[in-house]
Amino acid sequence: MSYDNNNIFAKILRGELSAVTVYEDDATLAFMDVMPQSPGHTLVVPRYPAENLFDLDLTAGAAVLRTVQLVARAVKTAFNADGIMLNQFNGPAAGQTVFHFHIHIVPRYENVPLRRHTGDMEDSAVLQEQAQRIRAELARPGA
Ligand code: DGP
Repeated sequence: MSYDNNNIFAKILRGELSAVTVYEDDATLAFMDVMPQSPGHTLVVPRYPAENLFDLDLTAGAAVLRTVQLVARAVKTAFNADGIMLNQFNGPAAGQTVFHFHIHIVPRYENVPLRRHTGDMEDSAVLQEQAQRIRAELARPGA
């Protein structure tokens, strides 16, 4: 499969679809997953148009990892998580449903099961409030 410019995340990157953004820079964008598996579930994408790991430019990949580390720290603190799970799927057989490379940042708690992957849509007001908590953590001096 070759990269499809009309995938949902490409449209979000071009500003054609809205997303609840928590962080952006020249190379990456981080926004709330609309079908969170846990409160605070965030996605990080490169601006670089890669479908998956196999066509990802490694400079773009390094920028994604930098943003993942930054945002994961903020999510862990903002949601008082016991741990942070990163997920990244390549191909439908692996569970990928949106064909623009992305990394999931998912807060985890001892003995708390996750909601289903691509399950229920979260209310937009809830996502806005959660994003605000992450942005506030990112803005904290020294964070
Ligand atoms: P996957 O490709 O399987 O790694 O999952 C894609 C994720 O993207 C899934 O957790 C649900 C989420 N998602 C799907 N459509 C949208 C959307 O329009 N906006 C946002 N913010 N997230 C989406």
